[in-house]
Amino acid sequence: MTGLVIRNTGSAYTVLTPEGIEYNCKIKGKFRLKGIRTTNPVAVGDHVEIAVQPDQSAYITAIEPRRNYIIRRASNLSKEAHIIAANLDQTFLIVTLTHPVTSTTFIDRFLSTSEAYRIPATIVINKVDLLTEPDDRELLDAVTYLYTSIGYPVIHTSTKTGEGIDALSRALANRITLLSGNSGVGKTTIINTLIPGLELRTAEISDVHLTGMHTTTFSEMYPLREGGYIVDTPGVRGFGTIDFDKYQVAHYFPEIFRASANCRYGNCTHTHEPGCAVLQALDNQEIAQSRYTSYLSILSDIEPSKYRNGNS
Ligand SMILES: Nc1nc2c(ncn2[C@@H]2O[C@H](COP(=O)(O)OP(=O)(O)O)[C@@H](O)[C@H]2O)c(=O)[nH]1
Ligand SMILES: [Mg+2]
Ligand SMILES: [Zn+2]
Repeated sequence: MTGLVIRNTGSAYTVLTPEGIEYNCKIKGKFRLKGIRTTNPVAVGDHVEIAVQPDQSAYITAIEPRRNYIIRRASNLSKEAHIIAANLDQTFLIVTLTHPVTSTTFIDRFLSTSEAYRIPATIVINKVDLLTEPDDRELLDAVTYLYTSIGYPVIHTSTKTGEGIDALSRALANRITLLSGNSGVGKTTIINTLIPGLELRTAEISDVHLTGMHTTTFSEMYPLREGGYIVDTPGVRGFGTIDFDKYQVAHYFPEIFRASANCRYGNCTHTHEPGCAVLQALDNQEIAQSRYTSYLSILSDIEPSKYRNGNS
């Protein structure tokens, strides 16, 4: 029998069959990914083969090849990775411009990681009902313009007024979407709005354990009325960055990458080199300072002494 893994808590997996039956499964045998050790060999979004015993206990016996999968390091010290989800069609990052403020660095790290996985990303700006002052509206317009001009769709939502919820539903329909965002931006409220009757608690205990070493990472997929699924990963902020090579980082900032075609040197890091077209574009305000700052902040993770940005 085959099915879709819709929940993963510790070593337990819930598998949904095409007939609509959910089996609580363990794993039988060994599944390994080439080159990395993982804490969970199977993830939410995996299509699997299962064997059901006469006593109704069930085992996952095989995994179908994945289209993609996203991982994060199991803990800071660990060499093991945790697979957050597999076979995603898109990622949606929920952000807010106030209560709380989502930093552009956080947004850009998320977008660049999504680029690295080659999974299309959309930005959802929630709580737009709080943006009433002219200054707030200007900020909303500026952020929206910044990201749409790079090529990322931006949706404005408010779970208080209902603004944008239909547009959000349409963008999610018939796709498997990872929903991500800092704590407090309204992720749980949005999921509850999209899936009435689910009634997720808005304050998750797992949020408190974010920095703990032994966080039981937990992912779940929720079916949408219009078809498709939302993947929720309470306690996982963004993806955790992939280990980029310093020349790769620019590839994951589309506008920086486009500009870099005209750099004098092929191995330009766009930080100090003569003839750098990216620095030129930054000067001409064709590349936003906030995006360039985020680019530098990722570079500084790779070579801290070299690229640390003085004022960030
Ligand atoms: N003003 C306003 N508050 C919202 C909106 N969406 C969620 N909230 C509130 O923001 C707080 C955090 O929401 P929650 O869904 O728990 O955020 P999460 O941590 O991202 O899951 C709650 O008090 C919600 O009622 C919105 O669109 N507008
Ligand atoms: Mg929540
Ligand atoms: Zn350059």
